[in-house]
Amino acid sequence: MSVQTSKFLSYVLRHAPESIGLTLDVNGWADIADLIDKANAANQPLDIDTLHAVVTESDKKRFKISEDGKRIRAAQGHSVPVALGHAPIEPPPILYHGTATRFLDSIREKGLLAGERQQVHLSSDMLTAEKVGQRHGKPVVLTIDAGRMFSEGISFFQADNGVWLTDTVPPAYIAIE
Ligand code: HQG
Repeated sequence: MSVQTSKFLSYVLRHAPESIGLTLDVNGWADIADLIDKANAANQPLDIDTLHAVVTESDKKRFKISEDGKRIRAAQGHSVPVALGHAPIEPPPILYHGTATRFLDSIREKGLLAGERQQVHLSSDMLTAEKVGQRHGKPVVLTIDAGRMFSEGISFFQADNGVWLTDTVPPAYIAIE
């Protein structure tokens, strides 16, 4: 599996479809034939077998192919506005968020904010959260009282790859170690 191709797909399907002249529909889907044409025109070699290999072998199941096999989208992580179309559902009582220690003061003050992305990303297991946090520096895992958030009316969504999404997590629901 090509990590470089996976990163390219994440970039165009989450952040910058226009960088290769691609258009996503409102639900974040790109036409696969169009994506392959435009990638090659932009000097990013891509063929259907490589694309399927990247989707199948992605450790985090980052991409989803539509049932008719003609379209692809990123499961989560978008900075471009997309309506993923998931109905809100009840989360597990506890969710985790991995971050870097240098962000803690700001998180204590403001809570978890989506930042560049469309929503805050949360994990159902601590190990995954720790790996997410490591991407940013010295990791720390925050415990999120998702059950109380839900009971107090805050909506949660689950992406195609199992990652939990919510708009923001106010400080009152965050426990730091
Ligand atoms: C932090 C990956 C200061 C937040 C992962 C995080 C995930 C604050 C960083 C997905 C803050 C944003 C998303 C505040 C939040 N003050 N810092 N108030 N609120 N932050 O990359 O959650 O591998 O946008 O803690 O697995 O790290 O790409 O979000 O550290 O599912 O497929 O601001 O991306 O998936 O960083 O990662 P990110 P994330 P992939």
